[in-house]
Formats: sequence, C-alpha cells, structure tokens
Amino acid sequence: MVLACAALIGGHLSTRANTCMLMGRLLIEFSSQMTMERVQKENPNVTEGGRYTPPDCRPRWKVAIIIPFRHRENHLKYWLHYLHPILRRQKIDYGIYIINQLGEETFNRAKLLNVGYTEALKDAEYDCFIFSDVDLIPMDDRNLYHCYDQPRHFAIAMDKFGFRLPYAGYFGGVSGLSKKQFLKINGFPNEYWGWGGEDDDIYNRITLNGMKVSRPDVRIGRYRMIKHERDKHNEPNPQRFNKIQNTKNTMKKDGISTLTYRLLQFKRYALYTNISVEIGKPPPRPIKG
Ligand SMILES: *[C@@H]1O[C@H](CO)[C@@H](O)[C@H](O)[C@H]1NC(C)=O
Ligand SMILES: *[C@@H]1O[C@H](CO)[C@@H](O)[C@H](O)[C@H]1NC(C)=O
Ligand SMILES: [Mn+2]
Repeated sequence: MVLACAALIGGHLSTRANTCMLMGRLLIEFSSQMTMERVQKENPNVTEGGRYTPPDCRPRWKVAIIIPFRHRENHLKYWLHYLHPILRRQKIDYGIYIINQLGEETFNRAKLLNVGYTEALKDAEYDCFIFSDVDLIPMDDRNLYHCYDQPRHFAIAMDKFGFRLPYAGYFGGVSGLSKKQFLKINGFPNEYWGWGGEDDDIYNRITLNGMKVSRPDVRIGRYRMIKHERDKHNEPNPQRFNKIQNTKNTMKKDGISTLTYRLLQFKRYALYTNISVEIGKPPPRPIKG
C-alpha cells in the first residue's frame, strides 16, 4: 500500500501517513563558494532534468517549479543547493524548469512564466505550478511548495522588506497556482515588459475571478534574497501603473490563450531543465507630436 505524503515537523503525527523530518527555521547564507558539482553530489537522487519523486509515499500534487531566467548562473547554484534538499524533505513530486530569455531585448518575467507553464505541461502531467525568482530562498522548510485551495503567495516576508509584506496585495517573488486556478485567470499577462507591475496584474486577475490569495504564517514565510545589482535590460516599466488599472479589460485578451514564442532549446541537465526561448520585444511606442 502506498500512503499519502505528509510533511510534519519533528515527526509527530496523528494521521496514518508517511512523514518526513522537516527542520523548521534554516540557516541561509551566500558567502561560501558554490559549484554545480557540489550540488550534484549533495543530490544523488534527483534525476535528469531536475526531477524527483518521493520513493515512499504518493503526493497529492505534481509540481512544476518555473524560474524566469537570464544571466543569473551564480544565483541558480545557490537556489539548487538549498531548494533540492528542502523539496525532498517536504516530499514533493517535482521538476525544475529554467526559462531562459535569449537575446538582450527587455526582460518579460510574466511571459516567461507562461512559457514555463506551457513547456512543463509538454514534459509531464503537472497539476501545480510554482513560479519562483532565482534569487529567493525560503528560510523555513515548513513553507510547503505545493498547491492550495486558493492561489498561494509564498514569499511574504523577505529580508529586503524587513520580513514583512510590503503591501496587502503583494504577490511577487514566489507564488503558486494549480492548473485549474491558472486557467481560470487565463494565465499571466504577456505585455509587461521590464521591471514591475506584472505581479500586481496577476493579483488583480485572482481577485477579479472570485478567488483570494492564501499565505503561510508570517513566521514561516520568511525569505532571503541574494543581493544583486539591477539587471540590464530590465528597467522599471513606466506603463505599469496604468496597466494595473486595466486588468479587468485586458485579462481575457492577454494571457495563456494568446501566448506566442519560439522554442530554441530544451535541454535536460542533472539538476534542472534549461528551456531557451525567444519571446519578442515590446511593441514600438507611438511617436508623439
Ligand atoms: C538516495 O536513495 C537511496 C535509495 O532509496 C537512499 O538509500 C539514499 O539515502 C538516498 N540519498 C539521499 C542523499 O537522499
Ligand atoms: C541554457 O541554455 C542556453 C542556450 O544554450 C545557454 O546560453 C544558457 O547558459 C543555459 N543556462 C543555464 C542556466 O544552463
Ligand atoms: Mn531580486
């Protein structure tokens, strides 16, 4: 008989389920040198493409973890070093997908997330999608990386915001939606080029469709962000304030239903799958005058 998976701290359980030993609060630091070789040695049971299935229980969710990416190889090493063991302890059935925006056009995080959803589903029958920035590491392994009965916001207490939610409708950093929740909001917007606003648009989509965001306890949802300079070609998007006023009108015609991109490479590495895509560029702005 295969039992349901349950992740309980300290191994104290009242239900008949396979449990794992979570550790609770974790020490997260980025000062030691990290190499892919080391991370591979630490994670011998992760299979090609960054996939893992717990050997001793049957998880409720099959989780694709989607990371929008460009030029952050060093952050990725730390992310994999910390997250693979955490996800294993949480008994998650998962795969890791890096969505690499090729070229030097303006970055588009939400469109890359839509691409990740689409490509992960071509790879396996996922029913839960977690969207994570590459520089965010959970500080507590009780923050379980699966889906919930409402769209989930995981990164609620980041060090850079003083371990608090910066505003009530914040949905940035790390979030998760079931396939059903994702389709209900027509996925994410494709038209937010540059930094900012796309996470607020997603939050609007969720509330406009009658759902509400669920969150972990503030003591558990803590994160460290790897410090970095602002990326090139990801300047703050000046249109973001106008755009987030219009989600109600745009969400039906801009989303997963209208996604277009060009897949250039799909490659499985030991610890992750690397998907490289061309996603185009922002439309030309009308010339004034
Ligand atoms: C890998 O799997 C084997 C067989 O299930 C197990 O004995 C071993 O402890 C696992 N190693 C790690 C690092 O989890
Ligand atoms: C992913 O593949 C692209 C294209 O081959 C490559 O340029 C990039 O460095 C790779 N990224 C990672 C994180 O493996
Ligand atoms: Mn960052």
